[in-house]
Amino acid sequence: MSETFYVTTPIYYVNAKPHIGHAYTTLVADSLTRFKRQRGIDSFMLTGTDEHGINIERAAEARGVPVKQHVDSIVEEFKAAFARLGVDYDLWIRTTDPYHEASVQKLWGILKERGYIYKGHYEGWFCGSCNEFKDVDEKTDQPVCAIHEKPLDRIAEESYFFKFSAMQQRLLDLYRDHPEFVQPEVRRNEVISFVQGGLKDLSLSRVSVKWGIPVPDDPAHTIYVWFDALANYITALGWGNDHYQGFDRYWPALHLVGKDILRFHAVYWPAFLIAAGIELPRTVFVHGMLLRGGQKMGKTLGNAIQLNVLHGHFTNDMIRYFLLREVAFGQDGEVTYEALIDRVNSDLADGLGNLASRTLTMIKNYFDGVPPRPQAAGTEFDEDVRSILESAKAAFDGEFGSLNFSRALEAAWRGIARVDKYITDHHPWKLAKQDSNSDELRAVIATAYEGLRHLVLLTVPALPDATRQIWRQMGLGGEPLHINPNTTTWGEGLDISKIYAISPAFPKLNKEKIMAEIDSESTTAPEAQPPQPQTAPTSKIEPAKADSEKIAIDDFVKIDLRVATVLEAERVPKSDKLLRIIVDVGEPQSRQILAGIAEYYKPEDLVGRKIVVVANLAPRKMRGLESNGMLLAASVGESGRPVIATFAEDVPNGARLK
Ligand code: ME8
Repeated sequence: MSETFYVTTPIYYVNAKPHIGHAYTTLVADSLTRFKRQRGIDSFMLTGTDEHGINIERAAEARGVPVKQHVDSIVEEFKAAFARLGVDYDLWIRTTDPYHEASVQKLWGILKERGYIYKGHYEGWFCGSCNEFKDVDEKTDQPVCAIHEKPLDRIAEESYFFKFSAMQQRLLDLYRDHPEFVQPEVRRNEVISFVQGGLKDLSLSRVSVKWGIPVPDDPAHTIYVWFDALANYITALGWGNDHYQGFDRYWPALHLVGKDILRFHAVYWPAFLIAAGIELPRTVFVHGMLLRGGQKMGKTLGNAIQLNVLHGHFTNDMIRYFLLREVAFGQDGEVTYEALIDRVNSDLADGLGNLASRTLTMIKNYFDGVPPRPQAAGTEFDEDVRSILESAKAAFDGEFGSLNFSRALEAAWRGIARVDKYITDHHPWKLAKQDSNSDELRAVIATAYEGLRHLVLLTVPALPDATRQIWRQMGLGGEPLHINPNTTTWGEGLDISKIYAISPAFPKLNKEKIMAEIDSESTTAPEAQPPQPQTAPTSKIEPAKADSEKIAIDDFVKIDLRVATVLEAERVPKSDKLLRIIVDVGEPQSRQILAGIAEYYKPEDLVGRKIVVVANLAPRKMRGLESNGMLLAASVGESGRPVIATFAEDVPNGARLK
């Protein structure tokens, strides 16, 4: 059977809006999936939402809306947030999906039949935010959850129990025989000492909670929310249902989770599976917490970096790269906007971005845009650069595959630094002055171009959009996501087209300016922003509207104006006026737009340009082609000559104009 890969994120509670913590685990899972796919491995990524339990019931009550309506709206926010970040999951599971609910009842039935579930009475304390029963000193009148700092609920009711106490030795055997089951080592040790401390039987149902899955044959009881939630990892693949036939193909999983939910995944979940006789996950990999001011970012403290603020100033690739590179996966890490800007400037703008633009600019200037390949005798790639890049590739693969993303990227950036130094050492600008057709110049530029080609392939999982953009600017065909760097040979024959416009993949960010903007955003509500002053109308220009025709700011904000980069442009056959352009609007997929500017702009002059598009215009067909948005241009003179709106400074794709 060929190798497969199945990665999961936690399914997120729908009692708060998505923030950078949720984005973190999800982007890591997405990058890993891209890494595996690029290497030809049949891969599946699961994410979703955890929608049952007392806390969700309470959140809906606080909003005064029916629970289903509440969860539906938050699920949409999570989906939109992940789509905006360019996450490409294979399935979104909701614990309110009927197929999941039926399979959870089936799993319950199996445990009951095998003698692991019995009925009893539970009395104790419960935290609705952790969804966890807490051991507290019974003398305390009103104990408080140490994590959420909220009063615990007193529970005294009939309950079904899971025979957790019977699982202790089997769990300890698992951790001993499969040290890879819980990673990193520090978390494994934590789990072992917890289980060695003894396991009490676990209350597995509640009569005082209604929002959940009923116990089969005893619907007065609702199944404990963690039993319901953990089961998602198998029900999603079609275990116990026939909505998908993926269980045999993809199970066992790699579960990515934060350390806040270690015990549920590394102790409860394998215990349920052992009891049910189901194969265990391959690994529970536990990452640390993103911190702000030394404290966990999240809904409890309300101190998380907001995704909408990030999107206003940074591209998806910048955010993704920063999270993978800055924080050692497995450890806690402080994240700040300042550190993000520094990383972008040093690693992306000055590193990969600079290497790409200097290499492509030289090809444009010295070789009329046609990348040189060594052909004549005596012109060969530099052997030293080649071998250093081969070892960077091997190191990257080993580290990324072991989830050491930061070290993997360090290895790739060593390769970038090497090629950069090679260019500087061989000063092609001097060679070009002496003889623009020399073999040496050809060999130097060919080596730089070839090195860049391999480095771009290597960084695809961490920079999916920018690497695609650089790849196209290099005149290379195909999707880099589908080109395996390990089977890409150095110097192989390639079909390379000419290089046209070059636009920097990573603009250098102005730290002071961005920080001032971020500070003011956190103090200014969008409605409070004054409208921009209007420029005085001049004769040939349509006068500004009279007061009675003016629109309210609410009307203006309906128009979604976004920054975009033109990736491709061509004439629409049999049309004098229309150009078909493909633009990157900072979304996972590029868009096609038809623009009536063919009489004034050549397609090749547009590629790489930053433009403004109306992003929320209903799609419309012209000449059988769908246009998904509109390009903004000033209309000048009697003829209405279009002049495309652009920027004097670099701005990330997807940034909103307002
Ligand atoms: O626990 N740093 O959902 P949840 C890093 N529904 N990661 C963070 C983070 C931070 N500051 N904050 C959140 C639940 N996360 C359950 C899971 S799974 C069967 C059920 C991430 O919405 C991290 O992955 O509280 C953490 O484990 C998860 O969000 C918790 O999400």
